[in-house]
Amino acid sequence: MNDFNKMDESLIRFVEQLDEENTLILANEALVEGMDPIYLLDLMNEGMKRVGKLYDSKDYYIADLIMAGLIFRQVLELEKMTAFFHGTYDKKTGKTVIGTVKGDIHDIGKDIFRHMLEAYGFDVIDLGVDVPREIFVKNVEKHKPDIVALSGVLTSTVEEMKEVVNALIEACLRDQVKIIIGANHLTQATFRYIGADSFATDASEGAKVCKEWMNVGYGQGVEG
Ligand code: B12
Repeated sequence: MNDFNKMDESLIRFVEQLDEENTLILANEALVEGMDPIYLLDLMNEGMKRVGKLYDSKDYYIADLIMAGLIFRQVLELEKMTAFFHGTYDKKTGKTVIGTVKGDIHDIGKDIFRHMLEAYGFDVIDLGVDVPREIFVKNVEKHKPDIVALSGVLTSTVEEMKEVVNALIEACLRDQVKIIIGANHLTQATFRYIGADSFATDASEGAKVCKEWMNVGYGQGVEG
């Protein structure tokens, strides 16, 4: 996504500059004027990528990453955004256990994915961040989900995601769940290496895959 109009570019710049006030004003205006919330999230994501680049080039520090995260969280809490996440599905679609794998505390993408699943009517058991593989296994045993979703924003989490899949194989649970992994850095090659059933670099694409899995009758279904 590179072809932004003036307003889009302004929003991205406000995020990049960590301008909390103007980001919130413009994001709210855009939503009120009818911007697709998913598109707004894409713009926010682009701003966050630029913040990441400034951190890489040592123009920004860890405190700036924290600030960027706080700004993004506030955008997620805007009225129109929360309304968008409140789905209208009254029938349960399926059950998902989700978490950010051990070694990683990034959770904004995971939370967006969770909200999207909830909007599709999924029951979501969110294990939080820095989740050890044994906790994934325990919760799959306990909740019998249809899907396990792993987030790992740091490139170093590839190994840990693979270990979670291995732990599910060892516990004889692998065949009972679909596994989706998500992060910007994932590729076909890392996806195959990890041994998941699908991957997505975008939360909304990932949520669509999960919904499709349930539509075609994968998983164990959820009562009620
Ligand atoms: C904000 C931020 C932080 C915040 C996070 C706040 C929070 N609550 O999450 C804080 C300050 C905690 C942080 C810490 C660190 N960070 Co940081 N952080 C960022 C930043 C700027 C934005 C991340 C973000 O929230 N983006 C917006 C969300 C929406 O994007 P996302 O999480 O990636 O999610 C998208 C996809 O990945 C996907 N997705 C994510 N999860 C899932 C799950 C599923 C199932 C699916 C389907 C999809 C999916 O969907 C989303 C898009 O729709 C990025 C820069 C960047 N390029 O992303 C760096 C970045 C990720 N951080 C980085 C680093 C290095 C760190 C630290 C190691 C810094 C340090 N020296 O301590 C620590 C790591 C601590 C740890 N152990 O985890 C590097 C990682 C580099 C690498 N090669 O791995 C980045 C890329 C910055 C950079 N360019 O250097 N960070």
